[in-house]
Amino acid sequence: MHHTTTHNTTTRYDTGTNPYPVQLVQPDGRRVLDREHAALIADIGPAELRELYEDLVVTRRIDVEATALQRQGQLGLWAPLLGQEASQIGSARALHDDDYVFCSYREAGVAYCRGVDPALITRLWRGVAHSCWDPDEINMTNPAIVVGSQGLHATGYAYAAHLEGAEIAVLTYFGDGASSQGDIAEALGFAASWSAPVVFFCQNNHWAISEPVQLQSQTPIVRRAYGYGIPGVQVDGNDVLAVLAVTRQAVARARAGGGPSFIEAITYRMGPHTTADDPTRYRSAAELELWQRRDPIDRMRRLLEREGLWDSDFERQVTARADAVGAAVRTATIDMPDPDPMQLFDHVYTTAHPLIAAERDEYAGYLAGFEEGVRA
Ligand SMILES: Cc1ncc(C[n+]2csc(CCOP(=O)(O)OP(=O)(O)O)c2C)c(N)n1
Ligand SMILES: [Mg+2]
Repeated sequence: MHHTTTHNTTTRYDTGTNPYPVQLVQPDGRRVLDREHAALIADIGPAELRELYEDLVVTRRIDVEATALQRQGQLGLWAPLLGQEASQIGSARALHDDDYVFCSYREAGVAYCRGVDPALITRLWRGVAHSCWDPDEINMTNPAIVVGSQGLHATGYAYAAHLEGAEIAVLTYFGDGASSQGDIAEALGFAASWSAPVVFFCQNNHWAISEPVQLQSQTPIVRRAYGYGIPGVQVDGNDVLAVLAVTRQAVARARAGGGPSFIEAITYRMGPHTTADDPTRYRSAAELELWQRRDPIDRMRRLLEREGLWDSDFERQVTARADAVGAAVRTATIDMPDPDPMQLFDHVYTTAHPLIAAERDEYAGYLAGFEEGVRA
């Protein structure tokens, strides 16, 4: 089989020339002088800064609302993104409509930016459907629970797009823990060899459930990319402007045929791994406090204040938007109809299967007996 591929003749890899993560805004809201990266967001003026702030706040509201719904028994499970808003918004807002996202289970903020109907965000987590949304409507896959699997799916999709000459980028989200998975290693190797236009976006939130990143990797995670010949960059993942800048660069490279890139966004999971986890069993209150001082929303608010873009009208407008989206998530979740239990058997195989048919009959009989029991 003949393959067409674009191989760059320029340097294919970066051995980490930048010793510090890219940062454009400090935690106190002051800008950082970094001309190279600031140039990548030169078009982000007052209106755009305010929009990014609103995205951060609305995303947090969606997340906090979903966590509350789980605590109230309305969802089976939720994987909070609290603290990771800037990583998600900055990267998602760097994408074009025709780019495609392959996510893990924590990317509700990305789904919001892709334009998902808020009424769909919790569908899978309530256990009433196998998926939340139609992937092709927002060019984003559904939550992937098998850690790292989405890296391979992204690479395959990107490779096919490359062969077809589609000038798009495919961005895959995964965690620090997933970076140790074979699936991610295979995806990196394949993407590098075949110039697949993938952006590997690692949200290093410092924990893989109870395993700290120091145990996960003996080197900064971004260095794994260099071994494959993939250019990589570390970015302050709580700085929405820095994340936007580096992701735009990687997306542009992918769309122009320059192959894969790797971004390590250094951030922090401020909540539990999922609502089934208790992080106080494995990490200190002091660590959490340190990261609360680096809250991505506070940082953006301080920037707006410093630059004269903060006023009570704007604050009210953002709160109203967050209230509306939060209410939409809540009402939709509570109103979701329970599915017909027999539907469980409909989509196991595309064609009829005798074992499934037998199981369906048995289950129908059980339900019928159960109904009789209820009536008696
Ligand atoms: C293949 C596989 N192994 C193990 C698990 C159990 N598991 C779920 S999430 C998780 C940790 C993932 O950590 P990380 O990649 O850092 O992502 P984060 O949850 O921090 O966003 C593990 C081990 C799984 N779902 N899939
Ligand atoms: Mg993690």
